Amino acid sequence: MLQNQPLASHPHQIGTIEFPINNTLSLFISSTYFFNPKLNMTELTIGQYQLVSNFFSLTIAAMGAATAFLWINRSQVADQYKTAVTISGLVTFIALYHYWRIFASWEEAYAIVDGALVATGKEFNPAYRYVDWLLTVPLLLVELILVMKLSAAETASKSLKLGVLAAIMIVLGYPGEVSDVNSTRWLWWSLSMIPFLVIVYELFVGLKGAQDQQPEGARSLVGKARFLVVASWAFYPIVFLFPMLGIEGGDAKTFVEVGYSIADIVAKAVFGILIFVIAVKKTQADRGSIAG
Ligand code: RET
Repeated sequence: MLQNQPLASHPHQIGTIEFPINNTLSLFISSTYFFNPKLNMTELTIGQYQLVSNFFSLTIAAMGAATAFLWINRSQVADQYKTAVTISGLVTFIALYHYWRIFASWEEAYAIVDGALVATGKEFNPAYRYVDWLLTVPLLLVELILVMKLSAAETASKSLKLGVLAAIMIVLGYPGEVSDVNSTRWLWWSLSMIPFLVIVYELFVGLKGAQDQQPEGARSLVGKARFLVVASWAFYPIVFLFPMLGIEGGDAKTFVEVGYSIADIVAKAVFGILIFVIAVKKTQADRGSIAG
């Protein structure tokens, strides 16, 4: 926050020689600011700033609601699908926490002073998003593999392979995300696309066979889940490209933050609910076949 706290609210500063130094410093800063009016300016408009704030807020609500729904309704599925539903809720819960941090970081990075938006100097932290993905993307893959109910050996080997590839994809994307230089962004984007394409291939082709073995009621839903994964995942590398395609400054920042928020709601909350519905259908199919 950009509030000027009275010195007395910082007890550790009382009685030190900081007061005259602070005075000199603030004189220096204000004169620099005066002669360099660009110092605290931001390319974001107030409207863009608030739009992004609203999207972060919406994402927090969506993740919180999905977590509650998934965990409360977990008892509706058979034992063998409970882990998948638990993990779905974990993914949205981890995202709930990270969006809370992302929102706080966004609010600390900017302030509205005399009706104008200024950067506070405390930069928006893009790492929360990547740490979130590092945890949630491998979990999402495990979730999808678990609900397929492959053999134990296949479940373990596919989870490990796709989980490791997902982690590599995210780590390779980060240096590009934090760079303003287009050639650097293209380089890391291209490297990150390699594990991305392998994952998409594996999900689409590798799990197609598994889909055919699903019971009637769940087969088309599992197909939908595969599609939803690929479509929502494809959104991320496209959002990353916005700042490289002639969209600049505040527009680019807004597109990226809003774009990733929408993608996260679809890939985590909507996908999690779909996994839950699949688990319910498979539970019904299993019970039906036992009864029959
Ligand atoms: C990056 C960097 C640019 C290239 C690629 C990327 C892919 C990101 C993906 C993220 C998926 C996140 C999900 C989160 C939900 O929990 C890192 C943007 C390919 C695919 C599904």
